[in-house]
Amino acid sequence: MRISVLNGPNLNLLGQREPELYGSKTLAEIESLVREEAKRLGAKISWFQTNHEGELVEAIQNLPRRADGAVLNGAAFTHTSLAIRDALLAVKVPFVEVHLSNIFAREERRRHSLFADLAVGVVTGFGAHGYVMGLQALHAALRGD
Ligand code: CA2
Repeated sequence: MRISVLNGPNLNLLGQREPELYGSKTLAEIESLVREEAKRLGAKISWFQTNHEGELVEAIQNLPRRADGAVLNGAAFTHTSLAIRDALLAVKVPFVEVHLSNIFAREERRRHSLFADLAVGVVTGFGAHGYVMGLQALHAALRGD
């Protein structure tokens, strides 16, 4: 099973600032945790981060050729991007939406996701562990467990 993990803007800054909101792990450390769990599950991971909306749209457009499912932390684009929503609608590749922080406990404008209703499910508020949970849940869903 091939799983693509897609990360949106500013997540490359993890571990350097705002640890109270997003934890102290870097994105590379989260990637290692996810790869470790993927190995246990027998899944193949491809890992991607971009600060550019169009690049995330293109990564989503490429999903049907490259992955059976995706774990997506769209970061701020979650709350703003109809273009990414349209790409997700177009490809119909199953995905789990993940957030480090609990977006429902934050400012009003972060409480709405433009992707969540298209997702298999959403994991929000569990920090880096949420990526591992998202992978496990997606893996089980794709297997039909
Ligand atoms: O909680 C999440 O995972 C978010 O997707 C993170 C986004 C935020 O816009 C979403 O509302 C929730 C922000 C990612 C920015 O990450 C930073 C990390 C360190 C320093 C500054 C930003």
